[in-house]
Amino acid sequence: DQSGMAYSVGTTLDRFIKLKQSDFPFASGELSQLLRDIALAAKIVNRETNRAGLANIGGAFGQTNVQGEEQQKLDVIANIRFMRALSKGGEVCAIVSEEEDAVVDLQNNSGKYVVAIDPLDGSSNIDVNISIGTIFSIYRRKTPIGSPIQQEDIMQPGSEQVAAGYVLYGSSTMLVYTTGFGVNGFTYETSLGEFFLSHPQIQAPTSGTIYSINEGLEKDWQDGIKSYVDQCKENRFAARYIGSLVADFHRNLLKGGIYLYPATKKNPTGKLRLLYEANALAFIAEQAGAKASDGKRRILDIVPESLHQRTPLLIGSAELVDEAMHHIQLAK
Ligand code: AHM
Ligand code: MG
Repeated sequence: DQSGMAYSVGTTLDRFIKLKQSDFPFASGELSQLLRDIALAAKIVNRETNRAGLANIGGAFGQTNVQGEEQQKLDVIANIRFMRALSKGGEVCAIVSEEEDAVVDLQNNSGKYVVAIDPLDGSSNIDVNISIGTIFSIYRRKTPIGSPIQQEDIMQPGSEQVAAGYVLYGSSTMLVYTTGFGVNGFTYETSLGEFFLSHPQIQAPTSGTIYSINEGLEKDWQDGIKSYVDQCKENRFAARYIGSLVADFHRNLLKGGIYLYPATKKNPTGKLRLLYEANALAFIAEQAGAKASDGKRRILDIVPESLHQRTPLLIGSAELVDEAMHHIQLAK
């Protein structure tokens, strides 16, 4: 990192992105522009989120998305906002979204980047005023610029991400992202309409005393998870589960802890989606010194086979993830 002297707590996101452009000596600034586009859409979604109760735009929309889950109105709105920001910017050729069955080919063959996004995760929490999030991954396309997009541009393992981030719409709204040179967090100042650097170079604690899992599903967990959770209890860990992945992940990243969504009877390959949920958080985790695994493999090494593929996810403080994996291994 050459630009360490040039920014400090309080630097605006725009300025930070500009300063950080020197991390990519041969880049033309398109990735920087793409990050700005995402930040702008995040501000708009933040506004809609804050108004959700008032404007009566929360609540079921009566449609189902590709996973057959109930789609809330605000998910639809967030999807539209991010789609618009990503397609207008000109840097992106294709988008994978939780809210779209198929790849959205923007017919912009000069776009260098592919984006995978969950525009509004934790949507069951919208109606009850609990934190929700946006999760995004950015890839460089594999096929030459100017040619039509291909499968290989889309189905890249997480290790190929050039940037990833999340927005947490919580008690404050935050944008946390990485371009592979550490993780930085920005807090939104509503009255100024700006994100300011508040969490420079986030380092996750190597261990911790928080575990986050949907314990109601204990009877359906894959082997090894119960014995690990029992150990957490032996050690008097705190149980904390919001049911919004971004919020649970963010807390554990800062405080030290582990989030687990294992394979269950209902979801034999886990619930969370590899392309637009697990990969981005795995990249951020590793950049902050934490870890992400599916129980056997590093999340970032998984080569996707389908767009909406699910994966078990163990993510958080490195020592805790190692220990959970150990229990899974022993259970075999
Ligand atoms: P969604 O993409 O339909 O919002 O589902 C993802 C969410 C995560 O945010 C959260 O961690 C998880 O589902 C909670 O699942 P469960 O209610 O089964 O515990
Ligand atoms: Mg989701």
